[in-house]
Amino acid sequence: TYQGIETGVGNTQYSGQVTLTTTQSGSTYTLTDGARGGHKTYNLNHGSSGTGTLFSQSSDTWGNGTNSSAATAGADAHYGAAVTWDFYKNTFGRSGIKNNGVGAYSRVHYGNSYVNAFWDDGCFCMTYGDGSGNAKPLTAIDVAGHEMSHGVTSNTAGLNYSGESGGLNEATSDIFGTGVEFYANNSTDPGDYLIGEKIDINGNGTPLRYMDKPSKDGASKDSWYSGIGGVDVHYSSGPANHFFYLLSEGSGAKVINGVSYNSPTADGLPVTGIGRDKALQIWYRALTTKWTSTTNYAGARTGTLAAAGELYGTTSAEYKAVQDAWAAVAVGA
Ligand code: ASN
Ligand code: ZN
Ligand code: CA
Repeated sequence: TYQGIETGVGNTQYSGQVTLTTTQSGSTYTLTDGARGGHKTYNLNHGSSGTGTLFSQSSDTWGNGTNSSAATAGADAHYGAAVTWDFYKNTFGRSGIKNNGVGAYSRVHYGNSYVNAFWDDGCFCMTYGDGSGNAKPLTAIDVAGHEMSHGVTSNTAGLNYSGESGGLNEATSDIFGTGVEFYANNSTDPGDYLIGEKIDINGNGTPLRYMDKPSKDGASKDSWYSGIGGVDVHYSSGPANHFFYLLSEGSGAKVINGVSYNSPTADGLPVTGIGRDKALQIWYRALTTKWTSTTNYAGARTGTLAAAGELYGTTSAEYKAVQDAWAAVAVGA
């Protein structure tokens, strides 16, 4: 029987109509991405263990844009995995989560009304719940990029998931999840510095997190303080997310893809942004060559400065911007 890599169509819930890389075997198509390490997408059909069933059908058009088709969440997840793979490959030259060319797998429709998504190093797999009332699957592109980036962190610096290193771990996922979303350049879900703006987890249209001013979520911290290691890692991520926004875009008011931002600085001094692409390179180099499992905010600062020095020189505007952006979130020398 014929077997080969195909280009299918995904009618997603959050990213409109997209192309999906699938595999044809005889008269059956499956969500198996032979161009990206063989990444497969499975339907748990509300189970909570094992893999369920690989998405398989006789047509290469997947989902209908709504929950009424089980394959819609599959299409979003398969697309998110592909864009995340391409982001890491084309931005950093990283080939998969372990940089060994091997894909992971995704599972959708986990449990019932499960309002979360998670990466698991044990199965080397990604799992998505269907959200409240099984209506809002957690399959948006920034969530996919966030979760799979936990796998990258585990396989590089290994930042411990508690204390200040835990906040840096979470921020790394928000930073690269945002990188994935901008990289996708999808007109239905354009890039922004918000996390989870599509999944409506709060039920009132607000995102989970804001990188320009993390405290807008009511819990995240804008700046470092002694004791920040004692708060939940999704809130102690705030200063690092804020640093990344400031380093990329600078302080003050700005509109990007129709979203308004206004990023304050703890020291009252302005920060001049260097652009998201350079900020991503600095963060990735620090994560993969400077940091360890116990890196804290002070170590994040020295690691990003070392990375910026290697990439752009210690007398560069980029190096100074890293200094200024850390000072703006109260991480000092
Ligand atoms: N969605 C959560 C996160 O990535 C899962 C977890 O608690 N680790 O932060
Ligand atoms: Zn996370
Ligand atoms: Ca976003």
